[in-house]
Amino acid sequence: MESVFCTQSKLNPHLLEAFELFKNRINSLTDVEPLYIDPKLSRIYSNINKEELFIINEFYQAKGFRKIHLEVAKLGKSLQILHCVFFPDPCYELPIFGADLVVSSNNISAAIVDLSPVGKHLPDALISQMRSIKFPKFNETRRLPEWGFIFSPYVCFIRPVDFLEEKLFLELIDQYLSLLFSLLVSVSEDEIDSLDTMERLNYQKRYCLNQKRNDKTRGILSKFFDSSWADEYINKILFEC
Ligand code: BLA
Repeated sequence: MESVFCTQSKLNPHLLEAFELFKNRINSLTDVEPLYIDPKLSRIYSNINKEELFIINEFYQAKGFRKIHLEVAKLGKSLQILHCVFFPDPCYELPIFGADLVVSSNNISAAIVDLSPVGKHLPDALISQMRSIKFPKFNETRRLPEWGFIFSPYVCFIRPVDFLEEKLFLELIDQYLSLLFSLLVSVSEDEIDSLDTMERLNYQKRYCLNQKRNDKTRGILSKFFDSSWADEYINKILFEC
């Protein structure tokens, strides 16, 4: 993937750093392996109206995670996106990790990270650890959209105002992953047909259904492709469950 980046025009340095952070974290997992994805959808390149456009998708599976999706996109001259979701194996009581960085005209306009519940609340053990995180005091907190009830009370959604806040946000992403991974080693595995497992899977479906209501994602993809392609991409790649 790195060679792909070299041949493309510059990506935002914090977006690249976050990408490396995710790759390193994914590679540290037990039994990690890539999941097959149709090459037509894993590497998407185009040059519409001289606007450079690419989307790179990678999928992995590992102990505790049924699907990990890492995506980097450059849509035209001014928009870059880093998207990463760790969908847990529902046999484990683990939250969904999600992060999205949207770079517009080389500034991060939206930075969001969360460990989202797959039940009524996050597990108690996680809540006590979340409380011990030192949350930086970011200057511009952003309002969640209406479908944002899927996120936990610890969701961080901001517009970083400077380089330092961008850096602090990356550190927060890393802390959330660190908590997730330490939870993984302490939780036991339930049976695939247990009620708890099924309930957690239903919450993952609810998470995906509501993420699909993000009109900003659909709007941007429809602008560069067409709306039926955008819908298919959102349903099959971003939030298939
Ligand atoms: C917002 N998502 C956005 C925005 C764009 C995208 C352009 C608006 C940015 C802004 O308002 O400054 C676009 N995001 C994309 C695209 C992809 C993408 C095209 O991932 C992929 C190809 N979104 C997620 C995940 C979360 C998420 C995992 O994919 C959360 C964990 C959240 N994105 C999210 C939220 C908003 C957003 C909450 C704000 C939506 C709003 O304000 O209405």
